[in-house]
Amino acid sequence: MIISEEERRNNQLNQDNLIQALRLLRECGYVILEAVLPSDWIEEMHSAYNEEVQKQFVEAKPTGHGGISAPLCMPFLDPLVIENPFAMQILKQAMGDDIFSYFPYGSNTAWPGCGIQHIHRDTGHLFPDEPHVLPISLAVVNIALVDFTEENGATEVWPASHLITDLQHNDKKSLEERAIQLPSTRTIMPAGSVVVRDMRCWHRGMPNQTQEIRSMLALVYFRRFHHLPDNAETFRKIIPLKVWEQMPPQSQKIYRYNLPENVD
Ligand SMILES: O=C(O)CCC(=O)C(=O)O
Repeated sequence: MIISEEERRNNQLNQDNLIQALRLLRECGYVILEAVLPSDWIEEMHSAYNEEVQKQFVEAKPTGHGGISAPLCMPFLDPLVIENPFAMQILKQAMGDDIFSYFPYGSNTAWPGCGIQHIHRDTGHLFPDEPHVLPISLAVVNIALVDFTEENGATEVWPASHLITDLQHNDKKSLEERAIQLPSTRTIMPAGSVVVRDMRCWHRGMPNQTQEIRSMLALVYFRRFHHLPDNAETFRKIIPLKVWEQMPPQSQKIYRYNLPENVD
């Protein structure tokens, strides 16, 4: 979607565009808001990201798709990233005001010479045994740090694939076989674009045939279910490590949000 100068200035979609963005997210499984972030801001973020990526990959020479966790400092904690106003507007309408996320957030880098990824979805359906499509409950927000082109590996996506319920989440072979019969498209977009994607939507990273890395930030947001997890007291109760260690694996799994700690 192309937004107006006024929307860019106000950091808000107008009502018509908000309705269109929500429709695209619901019906296609993703929406791209083109070049919504200021280009000087993106340049600064891009160079901070490149510096960090070099630091984190100082030894390994990556050749595939793989990103870094964003450090908990500026500019990575800029509200334009962690609560991007356009993404928030869409996500809050789609998933309610109480969406939540967690740190650190991630990123996706396609390294020069990387190949093609398996077609995959980042999450399955909430009730995979049911044939119904529930509303979105998990979304990823991508912020493109460079222009995304066919040459540098713009992600391939399968519009409306988040509505397919008859394949298991991790059944790679069936997904590939089915996807071949379905139309796909690429996230060709200028730097500073913001993508909001339903994480059930099928996609894959594509080859980067240029000499420059192709990166985007990736922030995951969850719909709040029931009263959790904003009731921190419920979740963050400390359980003595000794007690934790005596619990069978299934009990540990059920109580995984407790914090096992040495409390002697
Ligand atoms: O980098 C991309 O274009 C997509 C990466 C991706 O989907 C993943 O790693 O799960």
